[in-house]
Amino acid sequence: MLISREQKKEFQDSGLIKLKQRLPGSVIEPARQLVYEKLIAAGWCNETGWIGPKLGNQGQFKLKSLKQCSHSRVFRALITDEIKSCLSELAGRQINMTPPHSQLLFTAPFTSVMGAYTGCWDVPYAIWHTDLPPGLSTGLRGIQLFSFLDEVRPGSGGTLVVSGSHRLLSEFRHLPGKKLKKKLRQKPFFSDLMNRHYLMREQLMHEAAEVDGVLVKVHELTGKPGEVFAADMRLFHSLGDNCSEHPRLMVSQRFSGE
Ligand SMILES: O=C(O)CCC(=O)C(=O)O
Ligand SMILES: [Fe+2]
Repeated sequence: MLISREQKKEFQDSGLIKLKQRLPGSVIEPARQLVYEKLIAAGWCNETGWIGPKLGNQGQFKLKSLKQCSHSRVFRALITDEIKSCLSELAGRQINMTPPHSQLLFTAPFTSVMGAYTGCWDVPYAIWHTDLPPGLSTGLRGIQLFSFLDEVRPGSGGTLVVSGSHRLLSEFRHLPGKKLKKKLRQKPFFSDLMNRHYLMREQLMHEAAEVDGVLVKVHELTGKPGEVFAADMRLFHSLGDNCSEHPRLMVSQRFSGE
């Protein structure tokens, strides 16, 4: 058994867990090196670190060669059989990788995903979405794996996730993105979260709130190279600003049983 009963329960309740197992350095390190080769070739990094623009917005940093990393042999080798088995155990049935494969999640240093870079990290108010419609009625349909090619510390671009949110709005079988946001905005926690003028969004990471009987809280995905988060794909999530001097290098892989 790779996953304990407690972990399964935690995953069902919150939709998010960090696994005890990791992707080994032998697969992580070649992938990290490949990304740095591309960054150096683009003139954004040298051997000592980032030399690219210092006040960015996410739109500026679309580099085709970075996108192509996912097609490389080293990226294709990232997800080990052990981790695949962990996710199937979590799901309670066999689930398999679905495209896109081993997607690189990149955020340049000193970059805001929402507009002008201020240098002050906060919980984002925008780009919140789910990759599958939420609601318990349809059950778990997909798990998204998130891992780290380099250490990602707080405030450095890690994905933001609202734990518990996969269990909300179960009364709807299908809610397109815009309608979902509209419904969620009717709940105080989510209207604060998506309100750019709300000054205490960071507090939403520290105190759980109850929404329709479900405990919800914002989590920032941070971790060491190879650490793995499993996230129910119905979870509400968004991108984070990178207020550090290091590029944010994460990978994501989706799994589904359909
Ligand atoms: O870049 C990120 O942190 C999150 C991207 C995202 O929404 C996803 O991979 O589904
Ligand atoms: Fe997403």
